[in-house]
Amino acid sequence: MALYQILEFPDARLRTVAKPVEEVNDEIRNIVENMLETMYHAKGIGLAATQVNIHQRIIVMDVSENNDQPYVMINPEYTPLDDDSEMMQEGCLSVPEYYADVKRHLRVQLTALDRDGNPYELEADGLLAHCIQHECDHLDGKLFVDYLSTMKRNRVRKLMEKRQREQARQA
Ligand code: GNR
Ligand code: NI
Repeated sequence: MALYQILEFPDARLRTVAKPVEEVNDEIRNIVENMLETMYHAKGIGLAATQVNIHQRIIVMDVSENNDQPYVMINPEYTPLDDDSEMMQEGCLSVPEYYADVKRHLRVQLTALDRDGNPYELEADGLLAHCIQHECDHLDGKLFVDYLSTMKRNRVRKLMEKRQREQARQA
């Protein structure tokens, strides 16, 4: 097992559109294991492969209290289950220590492959539904700060660039 480095906004590689996984083999399962380890280590509730510079459609997630209910979503697709939406404060491991309200579909139906390559369906609401939409956005090169005004997003960019300069100086 290994930890991956997480790309941070405004890194252009976060804008890559990920390709579908053609075969769920040991190489993919190895990526999944490393992504789970990276997600738990970073104390996130989800992680998309895009965030670790792997441009394949793979997501890991765990929204449980005790971090003991991992979800693996390969080639995920979701459809909204109705017209209701909900605001929630979101954060992102690629935009550290910044939080903002984002409006998402309240309920979604997900189809995906599990780590054995078997298809499954899942109906989600609340935090899980938000997280599914947030992670699927990553696979399309999209970030939650894209929903903010240009002015706010530019402010976040400056904040992150400052943070990255300070970290580089300390390294
Ligand atoms: O850890 C995370 N928390 C979170 C909170 C609300 C909505 C979405 C998320 S996902 C985020 C981890 C992450 O960056 N995943 O891409
Ligand atoms: Ni994120």
